[in-house]
Parts: sequence; structure tokens; C-alpha cells
Amino acid sequence: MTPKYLKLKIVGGVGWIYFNRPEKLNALSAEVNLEFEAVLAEWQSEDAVKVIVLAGSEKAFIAGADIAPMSQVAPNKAYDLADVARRVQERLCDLPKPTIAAISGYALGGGCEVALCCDFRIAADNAVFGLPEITLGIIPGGGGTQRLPRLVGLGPATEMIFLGKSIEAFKALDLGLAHQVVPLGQLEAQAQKLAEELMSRPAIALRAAKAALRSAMSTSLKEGLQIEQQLFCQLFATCDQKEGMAAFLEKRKPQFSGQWD
Ligand code: CO8
Repeated sequence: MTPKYLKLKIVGGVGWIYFNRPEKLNALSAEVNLEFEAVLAEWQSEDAVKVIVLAGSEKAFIAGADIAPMSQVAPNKAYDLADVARRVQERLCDLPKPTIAAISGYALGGGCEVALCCDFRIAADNAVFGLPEITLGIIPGGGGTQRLPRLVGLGPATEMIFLGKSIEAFKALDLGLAHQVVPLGQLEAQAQKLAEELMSRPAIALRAAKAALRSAMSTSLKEGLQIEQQLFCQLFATCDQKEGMAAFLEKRKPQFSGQWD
């Protein structure tokens, strides 16, 4: 498929998805969400893609959901609108491959929520994060009230969501919303570098780590510990567990294959 609002490229195992609707600062319409969902579905099982990076343009990662169509939505249709966003974002969160949001410019509303679904957020020094929905008379509808407090704590999330004020890159770094802040001109290179570092890790163990960490956000401690134990044990059936431990004992660098025994 050739998407209209996304640009795609694969560079050495890294699948880049650029939101590309510049006239609307990459605002997420239903069409954009459906294209995004289709690419994620395709790349989930695409062996050539090991890590996925999301990016926008210099001015905007994504400036939120598209307000124009949303302004006309009747109460009985709001559910359908929110449901598409929820479905796509859950797919992104649950993707069994590492994901990185490379954020320059505005990451507002639904754009901030998409970034929250990624495993890593690298911010350019011009990045602006925010959940301004309250200023539109609504609240975040794509997971913001749930994922943001889990990531940064209830206090900062309350401030961002009640007041709807944006924060800049270094403030996001302080809060733990961004993992790193880099000069705008280095954003892509840094994201590619992180992706390549992730690719050097044992893929099955990385997938298990992601599943275990994600479960920490949605289960009780008791249940989460059981999930962790199960995943931990499964890894003893991988070539990478044997290789990783043998390499340590033989004092050499491991060569991971990402294969089951
Ligand atoms: N929706 C629609 N159009 C947008 C959006 C948006 N979110 N953001 C920007 N645009 C459009 C502008 O209307 C403008 O279009 P035009 O040239 O036709 O007038 C164009 O993009 C350029 O924008 P500006 O001229 O406003 O650029 P500025 O540099 O002056 O301002 C801002 C940039 C500060 C980003 C400003 O555009 C802005 O405040 N945008 C809206 C941000 C916002 O409120 N986002 C949250 C939206 S609500 C949301 O995301 C809820 C998510 C719920 C998910 C579940 C349901 C789908």
C-alpha cells in the first residue's frame, strides 16, 4: 500500500514512519489513523523491520487530533472516533518490536499520546509536549489521562491535563517524559543510533522485556511477577541465552542470532 499521509523508509532494519500532513501540522484525521494502523500491522510481521521510529517534520511531530472534523462530531459518534485512536495506540503499545518517537516541534494532544505509546521518546531541542484538550472543552481521549500519570506521576500529569499548558523539551526530560534531548539537526541520527543499539540486543529477550514492562503498567504486582517469571524461564530456550552466557564466561563479545534453540 502507498499511504497518502505517511512517508515510509527502511534503513538497515529500522522502519521509519514519518507523519506527513504538513498543511495541518500532521494532525491525525481518521484517514491518517487508518493508514498508520495498516503500516503497523504490516511491519509487525515484516522481518526487514526490527525497530520502528516515528517522526514528523521540523515544526510538528503531530499537533493532535484533527480538530476540524472533531468539532462536528455528534455525541453518539464520539465513541467511534475515540475507538479508532484507542485501537491504533494499543497496537502501537503492544507491538512486539521496540519503538522510538523522534519528536521535533509540536507533540500535542493525540500526538503526545502517540509518543506516550512508544518505548523511547527522543526530543529535539525545539520539541513541545502538551495535552491541551481541556482548552477545547474536552479531555485527552487517546490514553493521555492513563499513560501520562503512569509515566511521570499524578502531580505533573494533573498539571498538564488540568491547565492544558505545553512544556518544552528540557522540562519533558526532567519529568521523564523524554529520554533524551538532542539538537534538532541530530534528531534522526540519534534515533537511528538508538535503534541500531537496540538491534544489537537479543531480539527475543528484548521482546520479553517489553512484554514484562508493559504488563507492569496494567496488572497487580503479584500477577506482574508471575508474568516476568514465565517470560524469564522461556528465554532459557533461546540460542541467545546460551550465547550470552557462554560469551561472558569466555570473555568475548556475544553474537546474538535472535533464534529459539
Ligand atoms: N487539528 C486541525 N488543524 C490543525 C491542528 C489540529 N490539531 N493543529 C494545527 N492545525 C492547522 C491550523 O489550523 C493551521 O491550518 P490553516 O493554515 O488552514 O489555518 C495549520 O495547521 C498551521 O497551524 P497554525 O497556523 O495554528 O500554526 P501556529 O504555528 O500558529 O500554531 C499550534 C501551532 C500551537 C500547534 C496550533 O496550531 C495549535 O494550537 N494547534 C492545535 C493543538 C491542539 O489543540 N491539539 C490537540 C487537539 S485535540 C486532541 O488531540 C484530542 C486527541 C483525542 C484522541 C481520540 C480521538 C481521535
